[in-house]
Amino acid sequence: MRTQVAIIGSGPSGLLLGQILSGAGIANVVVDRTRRDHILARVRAGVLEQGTVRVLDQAGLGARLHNEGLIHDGFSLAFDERDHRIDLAGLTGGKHVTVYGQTEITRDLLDARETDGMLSLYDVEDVVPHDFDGERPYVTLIHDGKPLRIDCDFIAGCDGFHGASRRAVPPSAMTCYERIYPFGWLGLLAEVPPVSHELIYANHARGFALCSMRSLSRSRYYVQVPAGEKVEAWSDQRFWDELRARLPRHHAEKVTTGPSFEKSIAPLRSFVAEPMRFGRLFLVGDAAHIVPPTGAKGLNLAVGDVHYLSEGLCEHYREGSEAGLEAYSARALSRVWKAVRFSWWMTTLLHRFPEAGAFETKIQLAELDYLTHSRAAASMLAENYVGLSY
Ligand code: RFL
Ligand code: PHB
Repeated sequence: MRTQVAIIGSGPSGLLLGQILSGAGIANVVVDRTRRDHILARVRAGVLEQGTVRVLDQAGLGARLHNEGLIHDGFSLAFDERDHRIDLAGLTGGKHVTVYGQTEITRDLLDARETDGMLSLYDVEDVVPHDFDGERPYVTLIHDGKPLRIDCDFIAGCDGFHGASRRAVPPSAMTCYERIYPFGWLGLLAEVPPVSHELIYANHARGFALCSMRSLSRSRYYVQVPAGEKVEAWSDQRFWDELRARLPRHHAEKVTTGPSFEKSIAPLRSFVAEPMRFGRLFLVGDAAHIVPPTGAKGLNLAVGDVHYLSEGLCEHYREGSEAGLEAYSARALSRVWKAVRFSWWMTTLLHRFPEAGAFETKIQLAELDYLTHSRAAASMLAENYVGLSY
């Protein structure tokens, strides 16, 4: 089989890249080791920057997003039994974020791809990118029990942190930076109204908690748990009790509980692989970088990468120019490192670290107090949360 761009991974990075390329008349094939229904069952991100919404709009994916997405122009920082609103709009000259689940974006992308009749292969095995150092790269895989070779001009590695693309790069050609945090997030999804109409990020002696949502009738909550914790140890009742214990009383009293229909634990890490281009192989999204979810940046970074790479590929096919492809890695990484810093900072500010003593806790509270009293400090938080411009 032959195509112009072989896309490994059918998460938001791979599907969005495929959608933009198809719109520009560039042939592409998406391959994924997971089944389509499993891809749609994953519950992940919820907060979209305005730049992300713009890119999705330009790709023709705005209809349901604008209908069902919730505009948020502020959120709460809760600590020390109090609650402080970060006025995103007031601090950033009117900017906001949109709450719309990654699951819904993925559904919109899969529907659009199917409507356009673009080829996707699911449930494939042994995906390997080859010869990306030369002029004729290709991807091999097993599909329906049979070996398949996809010849292409470029390979986009959109296969997440555990994918095959980054692993195909010789370690000597890449530098990796990593921080693993000694805790994870236990997330729960339930068909109950959210405790507040805005998100609440809570720093508490028992650990961090986050109140988020997917709609006005569906809540998404998280609590910090030690690394290695098992989800089986958490009944719904234990989760609700722990969540309430970590919120200021006036919120805790208003939490509506109900049976969960999804509960999972995500470990927290910061990771960056540099560069993000190796000849004709490009790493995109979580394949190249991971941020802890505290800053709500992972999906937004993936969309930023896709924006830069699709610009480079369109320039290549339209004008024969290599400038955009050559600039891809540096442009993406400059944005990535700022989000890595912000996500690390939010994580450090809001979580309880097992090794932290009374001194570190006092410093956290002083910084939170500073954020509530200094417009300059709050503006730094707001500017990063709504997203730095492309
Ligand atoms: P994905 O979504 O991991 O998709 C990768 C795809 O590649 C496939 N794959 C392979 N295919 C073929 N061969 C192989 N060897 C393969 N290995 C893997 C996988 O099956 C999969 O389909 O990466 P992508 O597309 O780069 O998207 C990244 C985002 O998913 C991720 O950054 C966000 O979910 C992070 N994130 C958040 N980001 C935000 O911007 N805002 C948020 O509010 C936010 N909250 C979160 C999050 C991530 C979380 N978890 C579970 C880690 C909250 C959580 C709890
Ligand atoms: C979510 O709704 O899943 C969510 C919201 C904000 C975050 C992380 C996750 O910072």
